[in-house]
Amino acid sequence: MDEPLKAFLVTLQPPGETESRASGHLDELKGLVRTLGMETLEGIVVRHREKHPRLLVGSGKATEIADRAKELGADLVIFDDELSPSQQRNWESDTGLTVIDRQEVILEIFCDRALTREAVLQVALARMQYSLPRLARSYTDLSRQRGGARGNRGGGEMQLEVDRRVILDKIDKLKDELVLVRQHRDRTRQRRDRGSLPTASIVGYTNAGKSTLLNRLADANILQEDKLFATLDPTTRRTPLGGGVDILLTDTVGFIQKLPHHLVDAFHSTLEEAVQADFLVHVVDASHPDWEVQRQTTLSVLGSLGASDKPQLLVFNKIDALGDEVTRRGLELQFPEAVFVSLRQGTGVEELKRRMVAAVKAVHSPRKIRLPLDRGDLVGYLYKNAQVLTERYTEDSIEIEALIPPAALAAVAAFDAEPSA
Ligand SMILES: Nc1nc2c(ncn2[C@@H]2O[C@H](COP(=O)(O)OP(=O)(O)OP(=O)(O)O)[C@@H](O)[C@H]2O)c(=O)[nH]1
Ligand SMILES: [Mg+2]
Repeated sequence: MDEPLKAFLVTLQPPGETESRASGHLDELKGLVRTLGMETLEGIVVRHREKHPRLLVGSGKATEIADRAKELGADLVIFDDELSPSQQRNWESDTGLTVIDRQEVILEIFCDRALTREAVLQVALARMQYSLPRLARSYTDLSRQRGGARGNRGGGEMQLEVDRRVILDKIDKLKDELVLVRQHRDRTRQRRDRGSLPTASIVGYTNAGKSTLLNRLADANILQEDKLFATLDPTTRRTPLGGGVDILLTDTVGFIQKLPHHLVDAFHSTLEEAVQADFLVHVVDASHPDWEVQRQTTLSVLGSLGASDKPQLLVFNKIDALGDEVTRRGLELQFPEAVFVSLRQGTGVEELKRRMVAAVKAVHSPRKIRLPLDRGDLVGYLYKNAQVLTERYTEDSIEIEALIPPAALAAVAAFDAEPSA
């Protein structure tokens, strides 16, 4: 096996940011680097007081970083902060080192993880847009260093085609192809949507335990691992919540701070679709020191997707890994609405299901409908457009209890046995 690439990491600590926050960023970057199969030799936090347009840090500091990285035998230097194309060029021409930023690391992870045609196209698009202003870089880029062609277009081969026009043409072609892939997906989805099941999407910071949740509730058998961005492509499973209530539950890509905006743009439709559900289940890793920053990051990404108003069920996971009871009680006081679980051990899962049923019922109102015996058409309508829980024949009527989505209420409202109950 090839030797893993060795990286030297740098995080800036701007004025007003605490040291622990900055070292949190550094730890997260380490996790991203590990996810890519690279090794971190050393990571440093650099206090950052003023702007240095040329190299992001002052030239003295830059020399210090470069010397240390070379001394340790690093293959590359990775900044947690975004480097502009010219800063990156300056770094590389001044030091002869390969210098990249967190954005490129995340792009590379997405590239490794993309499985469906749509995800592959989206990542390729994001990478091309990222690389376009960086074409003049002299070095061979990260994806080549990591072993080159891995099926996805973009990255390495782009360096050879230095002609911007070629890249721009490719970007156009990718966009066209994406439109076709999405049209196809929309058609498949419409077919599936004819079902009447309530829907929920699991959202949250990467590594919070989203896939573990779907696996636990739906035996979904999705890859869950202690790596960032284990999941890229949405997976939906029919999930029984008990009491005859089933929902379609979707697990999707995790969020992270400083998500490259090209990726957000490229994945916009996937993400938007992922949050198009009756309600969201927001999973937070309660055992993570920065859980609050992670929670806020998720909320702000949801905001940018126009999903702030969606009902949300807040779930604090990994309570088995909380240091002490006090922390948990503090959280309970602060978030009385939240559910506390250990998805690994199964603690709190029954309560979580009950709360999910309640969330379903807040949207799909449970109704008792009393139909005359000759309205078999409406019975059929309910089976098609609602989730029928019970059906009972009396001498002169058919009584149906069902969870009825708002759009289907009007058709049967006249037969509501408990109006405005
Ligand atoms: N201690 C503890 N670990 C957990 C718990 N639930 C999940 N994990 C672990 O957390 C890690 C991440 O879980 P995933 O389900 O893959 O997380 P995710 O949110 O899907 O992550 P991405 O797909 O990467 O965004 C895995 O190693 C899980 O085993 C829990 O209740 N307690
Ligand atoms: Mg996952």
